[in-house]
Amino acid sequence: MVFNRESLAVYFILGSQNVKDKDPLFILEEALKGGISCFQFREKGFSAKSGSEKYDLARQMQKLCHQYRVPFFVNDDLELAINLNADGIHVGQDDIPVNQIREIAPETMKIGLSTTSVEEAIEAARLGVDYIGVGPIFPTMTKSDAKAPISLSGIQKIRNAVSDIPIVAIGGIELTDVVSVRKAGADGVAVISAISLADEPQLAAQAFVNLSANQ
Ligand code: TZP
Ligand code: MG
Repeated sequence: MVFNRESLAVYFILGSQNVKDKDPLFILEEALKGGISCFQFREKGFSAKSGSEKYDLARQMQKLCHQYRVPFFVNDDLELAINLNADGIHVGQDDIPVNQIREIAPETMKIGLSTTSVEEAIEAARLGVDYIGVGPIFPTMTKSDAKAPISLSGIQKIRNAVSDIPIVAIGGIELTDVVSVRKAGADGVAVISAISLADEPQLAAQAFVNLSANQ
C-alpha cells in the first residue's frame, strides 16, 4: 500500500464509539467511496471493544480500506497492528516509544506520532517518524482528555520549526477549516466527527476531498 504526504489529505479516524445510529463499517465504506486518503482504526473509551471483537472489527475495516487502496493505520495497539500487518501505527506521547516500535514492528510499518507543541514536533522529526499529528487545533467533543487547542497559529509555528516533515492537523476540524488549515502548513486534515456523525458520511468525505484538491 502506498503511503506518502498526499495520503494525509483527508485522514479519517474511526472507532465504534464515534458513531450514533449507523454501523461503523457502513460509515467507513461511505467515507472510502467519498475518497478519503488514509484511515486510522481508533477503538478507545469506556464503550470500546476489546479482544476478539476489536480484532474482528479491525480486520473487516482493514479489508475495506484495501479494497479502496487506502492505507490502514491502527491507533496505539502495536500488537494488533503487527497481527494484522497494518500499513501503519499511530501513537501518542504517552504510548509505546517510537524506538521500541522500531524494535518490534516490521520495517515497512509506517509510524505516526501525535504532537501538541513545537518541542514535541521537533523531537518527533528527530526520531524520523513518517508523519506527525498536530493538535488539537480547535476545541473538540470527541476526545475527553484533549489538551488546549493550539489554533491555526500552532500549526504555523510547528511547520516553521520542523521544515518538511508531513503534518496532519487534528481536532474540531470542519469543512470550513480545510483551506485555512492547509494554508497554515498542514499536509492534510484528520477528522472523526465531521464524517462519522454526518447525515451522509459519503457526501461529507467527498466535500473534504474536493476542498483539499488544489491545496
Ligand atoms: N486527538 C486530538 S483531537 C482528537 C484526537 C483523536 C479528536 C478529533 O475528533 P474530531 O471529532 O475530528 O474533533
Ligand atoms: Mg494514544
